[in-house]
This record gives sequence, structure tokens and C-alpha cells, in this order.
Amino acid sequence: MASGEAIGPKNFPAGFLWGAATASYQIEGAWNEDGKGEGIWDRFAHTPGKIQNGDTGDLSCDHYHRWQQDLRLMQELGLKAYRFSISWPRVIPQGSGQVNGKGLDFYDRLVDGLLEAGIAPFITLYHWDLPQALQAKGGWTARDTAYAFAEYADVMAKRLGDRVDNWITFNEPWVAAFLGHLYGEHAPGLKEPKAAFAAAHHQLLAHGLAVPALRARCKSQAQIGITLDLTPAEPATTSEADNEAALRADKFKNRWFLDPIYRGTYPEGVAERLGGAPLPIQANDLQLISAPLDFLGVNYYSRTIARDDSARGGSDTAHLRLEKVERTEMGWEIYPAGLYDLLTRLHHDYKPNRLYITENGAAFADQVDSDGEIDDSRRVAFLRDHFSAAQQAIRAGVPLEGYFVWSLLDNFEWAWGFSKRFGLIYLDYKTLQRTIKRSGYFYKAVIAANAIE
Ligand code: IFM
Repeated sequence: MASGEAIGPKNFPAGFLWGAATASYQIEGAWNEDGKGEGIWDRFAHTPGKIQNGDTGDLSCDHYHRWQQDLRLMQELGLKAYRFSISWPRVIPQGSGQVNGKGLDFYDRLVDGLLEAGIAPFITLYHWDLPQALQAKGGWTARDTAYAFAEYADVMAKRLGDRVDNWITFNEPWVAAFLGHLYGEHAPGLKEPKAAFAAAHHQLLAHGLAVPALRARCKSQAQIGITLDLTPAEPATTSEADNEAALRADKFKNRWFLDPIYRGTYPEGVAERLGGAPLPIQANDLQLISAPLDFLGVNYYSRTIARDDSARGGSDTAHLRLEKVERTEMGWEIYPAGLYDLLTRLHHDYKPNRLYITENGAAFADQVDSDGEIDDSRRVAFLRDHFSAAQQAIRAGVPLEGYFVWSLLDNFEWAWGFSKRFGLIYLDYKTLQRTIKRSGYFYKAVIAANAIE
């Protein structure tokens, strides 16, 4: 049954792609092995005070050495697809020029292992680990970094394009641009509005340059997309001021990336208001950025409630924190209906050919019980409710073709280090032992039935 055809209240269309997602810096470890270059997250995490408890990704889940075990766990769960990212500094240590054969070999083995196991690889080219050598030349604030990215995309497609059919250029460019260059919470840790908007534009340009590079090298059936972190922005009240605040939040958080990709324009009034104008746009940039894509990857975690606080002497776009709502360990409101709202809005406003949920999941304070089991019932409920929202969106006509739970296993949660656990699989960071949580078994049953259990 193709997506959009009639399905029962709990079923998913035949062939629905159930997967799990990870990212290189968060799981691989081996930060300086086999010729890998330094990445901006190596540098950031090695800088005292940047990461909770001084954690680093130096070892993390040691996936670089334990990938075969992780592959067996994916098989045990019955995954149909696995989304992972390539560490750019592992394959091109200086960001451009010399290629590291051992780095490429690692991803080659992983891809072959996945294919042998019948698990479709979804590759993300950029999940935030920029080579430090490029950062030294300005990183994403420099236009040249976009061209270096296209070169890197070409190297990866040349090596894996004969076997990998699904490519994601960027993961959450909003986070890399704004948490990394405006709020200073992520690498490279800047707090400069102009740098942040330049970083956002150059990532989009890099995306636009990489799409034809991938299409030229990969098989004709290759599917290319981008993953954005999106959040429905709702007004706190029905007042006009709050409505305007929600529109501003939507422009900054969602439309800043959706509009250039799907409409070839940037929304007005955002960069100016946040101190980032003028944007470093050159002729043809927006044409490149808006080249047709095969799919949109959606990362959904929560909604945003916007309020205008300017009359109270505060911000023109403040985020309201509701009382008495259920939240994850990240402090994010659990709001499954937002996933339905988001998917139907994307379908209506932007009409992507198809969509995947490339991330959805929750951090909870998981405990190992006396039997050695992890009874993460809140994660089970979270996933069930979000699967249900996605299923309703499919029934409403949204061409949603797959769902990747974040994350396969507990891992390095950026500035939060190892203090937040998102995995379907529990990681004992002392022994590196992996244990499937109750949510992992729940997911296994959903995948096997292709229905919400
Ligand atoms: O861990 C991150 C991931 O790297 C990107 N999306 C959000 C996840 C949870 O914060």
C-alpha cells in the first residue's frame, strides 16, 4: 500500500521505513585515530567549561570500534533504515584536499554491513562536526566553506554513491548557525549575529552546491534531502501582539530555512531585527538553494509558544513556558499534537515530494533496575503518542514515508554531555555495555507489526 492510501486506525502504509538515527561526533569516539583530523566539536569539548561535567566525545559510545555490535542491535530491533552522519574531519582531515583512506574505509564497512543486514543507510553529510582547519579560516562565516563542503560531498558520493540511495546534506542548520554563532552554546561558541546569519546562508549555499554534486555521482534513483529542526509556533493568547510574535518566531525558527529551499526567498524582517543584516547573498545563490529536492527530513521535539513582552519592557518575541505540562529531561514540553500540526502545515504550505521524520525522541532519567532492565515507560508512551500523531497525518494525506527515532543508543548530548539519555538502547559509560530498553522492545513490536501496538 502506498503512502496516502486508506489505512486502518493503527496501521502504517506497507513499506513504511522505521529507523533510528545517530550522529558521528555523538557516538563514534576515536577522535584522533586512523588519521582523523580535529573537528570543531573536539576543540569545543576540550575547552574547559563548555560541556557539562567536562564530558567529551573522545570515546563516547566507541561506535568506531563497536559498530558491528551496534549493527547486531539494529537487527535485533528489526530496523528497516539507519540514519547516521559522516565525520567530515575523519574523511578529509583538513576539510579540503587530502582524503583519509582509513576514514572512508570505516564508512564503507558500515554501509556494506547495513546493506547485508537489509537495513537502508541514510547518510547525513553534516551533523555539526566541521573540520577545525576550516574553522581557522572562518568556518561557516566564510563562503569558501560552502565550496569545500561540495568537494566533500563529491568525495563521499564517489565512494558510496554506488550503494547508498538516501542522502541528507545538512542536519539542523538552524542549530549549527544560531546555537553555534549567536547564542554560543554550541561549537564554535560565537555570539555574533552577523556571523550567525552568514553561517546560516553559507550552509544553505553548501547544500545547494552539494545537491548537483550528489546527483552527478550517485545512482539515478538516489534520493536527496535536507533535515530541518522545526517547531509549530503558536501565540500565547489571541491578542494581535502575540499573533505577531508567533509569526516572528515561525519566520526565525522555521521559515528562515524552509522559504529559501522551497520558495527561493528569505522571509523579511528577521536578520534586520536580530542584528544580522546585511546577508552575504550573491547572484544565483537562491537559485542554487531552491533546486528541487526529493524529500524533507523533519526533526520534531516540541512546540513553541510565543508572546510579545515588549509592553512589559521585555522582548518582542518571548517564549512562554507553560505550567503543569509534562516535560522531558531536556525541559521540553511533550506535545504530540504539534507533530500532526507541523506535518500537515508543511504539506499544505511547501508540498515536499515526501517527508521523513528524521528525528523524534525524548530524554528521560533512565535507571537500570535490580534485574538489569531499563523500564522506560515514559519513553514508550512518548513514542506511542508521536507515532499516533504521525499516523493521523498520513491519513490526512501527508506523504510521510518513514520515521527515525532519536536515538539508537544513549550518546553525547552536546553541551549536556552524557547527562541526557535519548536512546532505545542504554549505554553504561563505564563498561560501554549496551542494553536494549523497554522502549527498544516496544519499537521492535511496532516495526514487526507495522502498526502502533
Ligand atoms: O542530540 C540531538 C541531535 O544531535 C540533533 N537533534 C536534536 C537531538 C536532541 O537534542
